[in-house]
Amino acid sequence: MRTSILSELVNKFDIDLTIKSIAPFGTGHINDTYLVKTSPTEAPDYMLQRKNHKIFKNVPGMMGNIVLATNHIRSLLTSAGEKEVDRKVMTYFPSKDGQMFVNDDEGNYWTLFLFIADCRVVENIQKPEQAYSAARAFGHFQKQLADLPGDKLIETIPNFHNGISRLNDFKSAISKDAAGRVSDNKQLIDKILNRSNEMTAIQRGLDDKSIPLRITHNDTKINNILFDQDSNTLCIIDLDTVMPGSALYDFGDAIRTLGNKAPEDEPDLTKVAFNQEIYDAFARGYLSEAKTFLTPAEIDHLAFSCRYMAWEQAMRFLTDYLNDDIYYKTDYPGHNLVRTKAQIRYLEVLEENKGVMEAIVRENSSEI
Ligand code: GN1
Ligand code: MG
Repeated sequence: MRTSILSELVNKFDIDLTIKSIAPFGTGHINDTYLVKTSPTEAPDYMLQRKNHKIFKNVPGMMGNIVLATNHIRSLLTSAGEKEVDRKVMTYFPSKDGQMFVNDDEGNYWTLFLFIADCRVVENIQKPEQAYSAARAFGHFQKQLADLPGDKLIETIPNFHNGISRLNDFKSAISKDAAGRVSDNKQLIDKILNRSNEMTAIQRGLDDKSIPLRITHNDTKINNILFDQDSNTLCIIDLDTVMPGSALYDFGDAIRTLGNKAPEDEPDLTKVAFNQEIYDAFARGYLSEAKTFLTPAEIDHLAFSCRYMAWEQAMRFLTDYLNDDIYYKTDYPGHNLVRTKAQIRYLEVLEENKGVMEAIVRENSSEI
């Protein structure tokens, strides 16, 4: 995208700044993000982000959620006497006409938020201490949002982690067979379908209210946490899917990336392996924050939630592959198929480690 167009968009926000440069930033699969550097050098920098409104169909509603959540966290931090609040919660800016976004000529939605300087994003955690702090940060985030009334938030993507509705989407992709890819992938399809009954348990629990609905992040990949240079966690980012959901999804999704020694799109399946040390540290950190509010039913499903999220993600990647790659950004033809195979392999690895994963949860929640 041309810098002059991007600059024009930035200038529609209600903020005084002098742009030095604008450049693409980050590795998200959905939105497009740019770093806006400003002068003088010591002035804050910003992030300009195009929200994918084909996926987020209600961007104003999504920004409403984000404002509610960030204002709430900001006021908790301020009343706790926290220093450097702007490094511990995201700051979004309104446009000159008072909206939390601006539109371009093509109807895209753009948002602007503060760039948190001197921080690091970790794509691949190796140190258990980092996993421990990441887990505490996600657990703390859920705790911070616990008293925000859920009925004020919209579902930014309806049924986002709803296993029953994801399964229906998968079945309809199979029956449409838009790209003629079903017959070559029968085995993978069966590996997902065979687990349907087991894997829809969390959704059934939410439906019959034996598992509580909370306000959750819903995209707890490890690269959605900012660390400072000393590996302390600073801030949870990517708030697009903050909405009512299950705490289990956040735990399971974090282990989906953290507990895997290989990336989510690793083509060499022999490299997909369970990182027990990291899982152990993560479960310990998460439960140290969350055991005060989780119910016994949630704790009972915690280890299972990791298998659920791997199954759901495998199904989402395969659904997209069968639909001719219309949802996720891909880097090469067949990328979604590679992602699917890696996720299914990871699911199998988690199944092999079920006993130890459950024991670790029990050990760390025993005082309940
Ligand atoms: C997407 O764009 P990104 O990387 O934050 C997706 C997540 C998936 C993830 C898989 C809104 O997240 O749900 O888990 O890709 N976000 C949305 O890497 O669908
Ligand atoms: Mg995201």
